[in-house]
Amino acid sequence: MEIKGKKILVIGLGKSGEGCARFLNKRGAKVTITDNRTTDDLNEISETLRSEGINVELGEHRLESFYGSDLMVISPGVPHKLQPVKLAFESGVPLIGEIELAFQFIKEPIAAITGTNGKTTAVTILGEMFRESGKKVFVGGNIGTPLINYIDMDEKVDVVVLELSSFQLDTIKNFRANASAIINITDDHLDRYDDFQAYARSKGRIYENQTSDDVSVVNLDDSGITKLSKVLKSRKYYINGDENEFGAQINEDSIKFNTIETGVFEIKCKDINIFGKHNYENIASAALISASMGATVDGIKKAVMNFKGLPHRIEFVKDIKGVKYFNDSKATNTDAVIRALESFTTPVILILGGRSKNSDFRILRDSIEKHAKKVIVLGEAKDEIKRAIGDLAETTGVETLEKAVVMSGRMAVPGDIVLFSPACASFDMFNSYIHRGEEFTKLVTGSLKR
Ligand code: UMA
Repeated sequence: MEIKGKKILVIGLGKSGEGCARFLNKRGAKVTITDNRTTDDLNEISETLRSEGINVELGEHRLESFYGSDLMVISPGVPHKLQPVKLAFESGVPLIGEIELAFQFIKEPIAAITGTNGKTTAVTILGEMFRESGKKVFVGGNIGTPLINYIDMDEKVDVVVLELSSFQLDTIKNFRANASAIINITDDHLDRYDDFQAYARSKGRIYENQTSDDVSVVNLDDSGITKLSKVLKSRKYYINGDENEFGAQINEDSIKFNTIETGVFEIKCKDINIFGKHNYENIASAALISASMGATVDGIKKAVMNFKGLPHRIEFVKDIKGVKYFNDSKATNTDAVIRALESFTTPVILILGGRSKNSDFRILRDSIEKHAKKVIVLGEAKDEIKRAIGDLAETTGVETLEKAVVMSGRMAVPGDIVLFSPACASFDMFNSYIHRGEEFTKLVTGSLKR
């Protein structure tokens, strides 16, 4: 890819944009980075980038910068249907995302995972499976460190492990992983996609450029993935396919594997420290990918046994007088809440709400009826949620997370579970799901005054 002397516009000054701008600048491109936030927010970083010779445009997107460039590199958080991007693209300016740009410069084998829920968990375990097998890994992408940052790192690895979002997959061209998996596809981000089909197609792009040399893991329990996998040219490892097929079978007490590279092996459920069917699917996907790329059975098993789960994902916080509190702030869509509710066999007091992502909260009805004894709603979406599910369980609206925690404590009796699993984005009241989860944990553990 020719970069030197090219006028390249980087759109969005977050982590990906910053990484791309630096990477391109270092290789002799004339780089402009544009962000619609103001100087106040981005003062420090914009000054640093300017001092390195990068042109920084803040506060608005100037159309002439888009038309005048040889290439646009867009950050995942910027919708690629944004008017100036669309207009410049239609006039012939090529558009790629950070993942595609980075891919052009990566020689190491790539393992990639996407999905609606659980992909960070799956990718974390995948990285550990390689490490426990003695391989050096870079774990990046949507999980936090942009892939572009890897290229100029001094230490090279044996395998690049990537978590990819639909936003990142929207702007790939030739990106190809040696092994990939979609762990599940359910409603999400419908504030950015026309409909569920468009969102699912975007996830499906992870398989798009794979060849017969590559492996695609296909979860046959998910009809959306099964549909997408029909046209694949790659070798397929199935989750819950026929017993004589290569892949993984998830049973009551174990996951049984059979791969060309490892032969048959088994992981016992008693050795797994994260619960719920979705987590078994995460483990199965990670094990099949890593097995196909040289991880050992011992390494795979060790990684699973040592993995204790990630923060903000059905995370146990505290037992207060027999009531167990769980922080599931990462549950920003309805499917994640259903998965969380289904992980419990005891009655649940469910705290829901935040900013809706155009979700249909009626999807929660069956699970709430089965698992929730009481519901507390908060945030911008509280009335909408109450209308959707309020007839199924006693549903109380509150103004703050603090009030929700206090109220859950009053409602609960020993043996109950209090589950904070919002089904919404956090941005109406918090900076991020992490901020929201940390506040919940502080409230429960008493480090915030009630
Ligand atoms: N912006 C504009 N114009 C617009 C919209 C946004 O200029 O019209 C600017 C914003 O002002 C902001 C920048 O674009 O300054 C944000 O870009 P970004 O959101 O892409 O931020 P990054 O820091 O580059 O983070 C991205 C991913 N963010 C999103 O996809 C929203 C991070 O995933 C990822 O970790 C990071 O790249 C490194 O790869 C986060 C995420 O929320 C965790 N992902 C979503 C999810 O998991 O559901 C998809």
